Parts: sequence; C-alpha cells; structure tokens
Amino acid sequence: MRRSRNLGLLLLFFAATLCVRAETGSEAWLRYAPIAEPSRYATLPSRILVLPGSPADLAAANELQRGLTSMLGRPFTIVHGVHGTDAIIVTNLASLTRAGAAIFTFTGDKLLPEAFTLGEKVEGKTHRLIILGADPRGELYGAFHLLEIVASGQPLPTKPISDSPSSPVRWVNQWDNLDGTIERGYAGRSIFYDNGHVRADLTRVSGYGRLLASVGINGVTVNNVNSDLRTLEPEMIVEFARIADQLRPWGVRMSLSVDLSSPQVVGHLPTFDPVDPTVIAWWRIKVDEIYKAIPDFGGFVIKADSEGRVGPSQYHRTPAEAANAVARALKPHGGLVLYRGFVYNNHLDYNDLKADRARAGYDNFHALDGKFESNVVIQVKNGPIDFQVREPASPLFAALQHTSQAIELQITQEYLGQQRHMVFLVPMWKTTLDTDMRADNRSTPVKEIVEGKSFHQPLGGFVGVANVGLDANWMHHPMAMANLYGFGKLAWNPGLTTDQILDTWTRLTWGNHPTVVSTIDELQRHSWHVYEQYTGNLGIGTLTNILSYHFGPGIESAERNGWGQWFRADSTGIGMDRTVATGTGYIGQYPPELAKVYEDVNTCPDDLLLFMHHVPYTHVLHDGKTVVQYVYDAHYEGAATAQTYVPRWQTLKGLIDDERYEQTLKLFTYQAGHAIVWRDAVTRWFQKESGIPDKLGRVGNYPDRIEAENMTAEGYTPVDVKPWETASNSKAVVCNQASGCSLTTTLDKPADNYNIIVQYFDFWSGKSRFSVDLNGKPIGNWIADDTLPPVRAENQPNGDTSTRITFPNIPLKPGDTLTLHGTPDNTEPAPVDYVEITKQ
Ligand code: GCV
Repeated sequence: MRRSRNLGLLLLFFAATLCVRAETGSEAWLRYAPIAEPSRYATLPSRILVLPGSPADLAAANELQRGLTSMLGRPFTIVHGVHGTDAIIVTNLASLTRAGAAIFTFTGDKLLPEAFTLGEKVEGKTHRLIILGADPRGELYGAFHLLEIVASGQPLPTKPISDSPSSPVRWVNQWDNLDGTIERGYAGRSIFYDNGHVRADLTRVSGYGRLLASVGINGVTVNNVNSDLRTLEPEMIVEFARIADQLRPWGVRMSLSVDLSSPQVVGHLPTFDPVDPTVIAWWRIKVDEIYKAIPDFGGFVIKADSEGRVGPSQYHRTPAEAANAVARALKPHGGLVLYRGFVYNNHLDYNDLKADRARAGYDNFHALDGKFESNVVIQVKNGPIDFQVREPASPLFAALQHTSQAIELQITQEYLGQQRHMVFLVPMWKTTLDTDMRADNRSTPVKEIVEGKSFHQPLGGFVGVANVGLDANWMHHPMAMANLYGFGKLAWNPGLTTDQILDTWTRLTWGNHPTVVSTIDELQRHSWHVYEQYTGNLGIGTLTNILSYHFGPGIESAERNGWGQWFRADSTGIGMDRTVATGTGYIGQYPPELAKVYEDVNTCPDDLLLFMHHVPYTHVLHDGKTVVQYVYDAHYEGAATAQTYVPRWQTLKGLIDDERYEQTLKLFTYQAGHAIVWRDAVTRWFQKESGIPDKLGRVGNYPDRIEAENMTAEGYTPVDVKPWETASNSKAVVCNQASGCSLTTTLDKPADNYNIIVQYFDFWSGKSRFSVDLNGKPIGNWIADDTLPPVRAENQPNGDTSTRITFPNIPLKPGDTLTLHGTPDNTEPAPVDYVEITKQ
C-alpha cells in the first residue's frame, strides 16, 4: 500500500516537472518560471533582510521572496532587523539612516532620485547582496532588476551596478470611462470602474501597479482625457482615493484627467475663465481637498479646445493661462499639470489648400514657450496628426525650449490593428525618439528634448496611453504586452536598443528556450514594418476608415472632411504638399537643417514622402520604383509576411504552454486573413485612382477566387459593399431567410490537395452558422461568433468585419461540387465575399 502511494507521488512529481505549466498571461513578464540552471545563482543568500523602514521595503522584499523562491526552487525567507549573517539586503537611504547601525559600507549617497545600486559585498565569511535605493521607488526598481537578471539568465553583476531613470515623468494614461468602458481599449472593460463608480474589487489595480513598477513607471492617469464631468465631485474623489491606495505600495502616483469647465459644472460658478479670481480660488480649494484624500496625488492631465472639449479659447485665453491657473493650485503639493499639445480644429476646409491639421500643435503653442509655470509639462503626441503608422516627429518638440515636455506614445493599438494584429511598437517609437531635430543647428534628438537635457528643463519625460483591460492577459494579444514593457523600458532609458528590450521581454514572458526566443524575437522585430507595408506606405497614414473604428481599410474616409487627415489624391498624384515653397508651410515649422531635408523632394526620406509632398503616381523613389508600384509591391510583400506568422508560430507547439500558444495562433490566423483584406483594398483603390496597372498583374486579378455573387445561389442575394474596395469585386451575398441559404459551384482544379478558404463577414450582432460540403459530404462547419474584429457596432459587410476560415489539405479533382450553406442569426445575414482554392 505504502509503496504504491509513494509511486503515485513520484509519478505526480514527474508529471508536474515535465508539463509546461498552464498560463493565462496574467503574470505578463513577471512569471518567475523555474529556470533551467538554478545552480548559477547558488551564491544568492536565502535570507532577505529588511531593515525597519518604509512599506516599500516590505513590498520589495516580498517580491524578491516570491520571485527567487519560484525561479530557483529553494526557499527564500524574509528576516527583519539588523543581522550579521549572509543576506540579500534590500533597503533605501532613508531606511538605512534610520537603522543607524553601519551594517555595511556601501555608499549610495550619490544616487539620483529613483536610482538604485546593486552589488555583492563579501566581508570575511559574510556574503551579502545589497540592493540600495535612493528612495523607496529606487529600492523597488532595484529588486525588480535583480529578478530580471535571474529570469533572463544573465550572470549576477561582479561589480556594483547603478541605474537611474531618464526623466521624472514616466506615466501611463488610461482612457477609462466611469461606466467601465475604455475609449480605444481592446482588452475588455475597465479594471478601475463599473457602472459609474470605482470597482469594489481592485485586485487588478494592485496587479497593474506591480507590473508598472517592474518597468519603472511611476504614474497612472486613471480616467479618460475626454474626462467625465463628475470627476471632481467630492464623492468621486473619495472613490479615486481607493485606487491611489492600491497603487501607492508600488511607487505609482495616481493622477486624473480633468475638464476645464469643472469650476462651472462641479463648482456651480458662473464661469470657468481661468483668470477669474473665483475660478482660481476654486481650483485651489479643490486641489487641497484632493490632497487631503490622496497625499501623493500626481496631478492633472488636461485636454482642452480639442475634439469637442471646451477650453480657454472660449474666454480668449491661452493654453498657458489655463494651465497656469491649475498648476498654481497644485504647486504647493508637488503636483503637475500635463497639458496636452493635441489642440486642433476638426472643422478644417478641405478646399483651402493652405489648411493643415499637422500645423496645429506648433501654431497653438510655440508663441507660449516660456510662459508656463514650472510644474506644467506639455504632453506632445509623437507625430503631428494622431498615432498613424508613420509620422514625422512633431515640430513642437524643437519649438518649446523654455517649457518642459513629455512625449505621448500610444501603447494601445488604435490605428495599428487594435491588438488583433501583432505590431511591436518599440522600433516606431525609437524612430521618433532618435530623430535629431537640429534645433539651433546642433544635435537635439527628441529623446534628449523630452528628457529635459537639450534645453535644460526641470521636468519632462514619457507618457504612454496604455488602456489595459480586464482580459486576463491585460492587452488581449499576448504579443502586445511587449509594447507596455517596451514603453516602460524606453521611458527609463531611451538609449536601449530594440533588440535589448525585445529579447529580455521574450525571455521573461515565454522562457529561455533558444527556439522560442529566436522565433518570437524574429516575429516581433519586423512587425511594425510589415503592418506599415500592408496598411499605409510612404507616410500617407494608416488608410483605415477614420470615420468609423480606425480598424479595417476605408481609404477615402480621410478625404474631403474637416478632420484634416487628408492625402489629397486625384487621378494624377497623391500626398499633402506641406512645403514652404508651394504647400501649407508646415515644413517651415522644423528647425532649418531638418526643414531643408524635408522640403526637397529628392532628399525627403521615402517613408515620409507623401506626408510632406504631393507627387505623381509615377514619381520615382530612391529604390528606383514608382510610387504606385512601390505601394503594390509593399502590400503584397507585407501580406505575404503576415501569412508566415502561423507556420513560424506552429514550430513552438509544445515548447510553450498550450493556452497562450492557442490564443496567439488564433490571432495570427486572423491577422493573416485580415492582411489580405487590407492588401486587396489598398492596391485596388490605387489601381482605380491612378489608372496604372500593377506591373506584375496581381491587383484585381485573383484566379483562385470564386466570387460569392458568381456562384449558384439558393436564397442568397448580392449586395454592394461600402466602401467598394473592402470586398472582392465590391460585392457580397447575404441571406435573409431564417431557414438558411446556399451557394454552389463546380470546381475545375487539377487533381491535388488544396486549401479551401471562405472569406465571409462576421458581425457582433449575430452568430450565423456556416457549413461547407464537397460532393454532398461535409468538410467543416463553423459559427460566426468571433469577437474579432473588435468592432461592436459595425453590422455591415466591410473591411472591419471581413474575415476568413481555411480548410487545409482537401483533395480535389475537376468536376467536384462545392456547396456553402449559411444560416443567418439576429441581424447578421450570413454574409459571404468569396471562396478561394489555393495550392497547399
Ligand atoms: C481620447 C484620437 C482618438 C480619440 C482620443 C484622441 C485624443 O482622436 O481617436 O479617441 O480621445 O485622439 O488623443 O484625445
């Protein structure tokens, strides 16, 4: 009896060690998975010594205990007090001073704010690893640094190392609404709110604080920049204080987005004129009230005079007057105002060839340089339009030389595939950060401007619009978490390379297996370029439907309206003429050396050509291709690369856990199909607009496709798809009879094995059922119940809803009969675009 029980336990042990453990992704890069060679870290003492001190000491010690125990498979214990034994000592300068005793000689008094130093100290027989923070945050960052060293398999430092952040502002913004929705959030509902209130259970908020601290982020603005007018109501402040309590142990300060009309709406004053004494007094009293409830409150983010938000223009006041009124109230408490540079008119006149949205940031702010209070930071989006797939750096960065600035980067993939497409954004962000603005004819890269280095500004830094949600893995696409991680790492040190960031993220998130690491690194590394190839080339912007959800293609939506995301295409040419010589003059907003490069069509980099210039479709690029042929080739190349994601991913089966494997596989499968929707829409549109055919004859010519409207229909009727470019042949078929409809065709392919692909449309409003038969025998069936694409309200066949299913390896011969059955559900009429038969 006893023997068999032991055997059972033994088998259980083996099963547990052999299994790749199940994972939801909730631990992100803090998985602390057991490492392959724990003996490499045998010198790490098993005691973690905490001096009597701040709560951060304990948070750091707990994290070390949790991580090291799990990764190294031996127990680590926390001990308190001042012991003379081997230990990992985690502390900060203040705790050390409080403890009094000179327990070790390890100078940290030169540490910059939020910095840490980490090193081994062997004295006689006593061996210590010391993590010393300049302050509680530095201490936490040092602890996370040690954990990252172990998790990614790096050697322990042989000499003490120190590190400090690039800049003081390292914040994320969350565009969460109090009702629990998130503007441009693609990973479920808000972790902060539900139904108009702060959630009762804030466990995920504390988890978020931990994730942010682990990559050095020190602030979260917890509500939408399109701020709810209730935000500053007294009862809401009490609720927000509960969020701040969850973030505090992680050194993350909470801040709020506020509407400038609050003195009127919340305070019931007759005005919100920022220079009115009653308004100034209101802000002061309100801010005092906030600091009573939230002593470490970070400050306010302000979106004003932008996209329907009110602002100082209503009283003919400037952004500086508005920002300063609020900043003066915050200053005594150490709070900041992050005033957004995203101020523009969305009712521009398309017929005015001098009108240009890209000019707005500079035009609205440059004359105010030096007029802001010292605790105001202007928060400037990386590019002058709005988070497009490629934009030049905003000229405002070089124009504000006496004002602190933070760069606003978008981690949530609004225009970049909404976490249904893999797009690793660090290379894109680095392109902006490394852009040398040449202000005053000297080296002034954007990263050094926002760090406050170039123009000697006291504040500044990095703000990332994160929009994590309640999805277990925070951002929906497992690969998208590399963007949150990468944002934190770049904010800490914008000099890190893409590969340094990527490789460490991969190891921490997926493990150190060489095949896993090289495959995932390689997939992510070029993913921005691939997405750019199939969505919007040469600086034209993401060619998405800007009047809808910013997801699928919808090319002309950008033209002929007041939003100003124009590219001014006609039958002869395309691109915005932003030159000083003949265009909107935007290029003249850059310092002269850079302006000169952009102004000349011959020196302007090709990847910004259509942003800066209007050129004929036949304009020859630096690589010798014409613009139009480049667009065709890039779309085919990009979409072809997206097809490789699935087979490359499949090589990892069994090397990573099944849950995340399957989830990613499903997303890559979707991306492969949607990349083709994009490719066909954009290339067909260019061909029609320019009248110039693709030299390789691919565009509009799909020999393997059978259009649904050309199949023999029973019940199905053809409809025109809008915009026309988002369906093959611009048509789909829909079924409006509850009993279902069918489409039949006779195949004429030579005998062989093929993929049978069905391109159909999946709306949120229904769960249509489909099945495919070959010669009356079932091949497969499915329900169109995907929550992909993430477009809830879109109940039309178009580039947002178009998706596909593939049945691989089906033997076919000439004369086979293929039948597709569709049964509608609710308002989804089982819509179909085409069937495609491709070679294996
Ligand atoms: C929160 C774009 C987005 C909006 C966003 C706005 C902003 O226009 O589409 O959702 O509003 O930018 O950054 O304020």
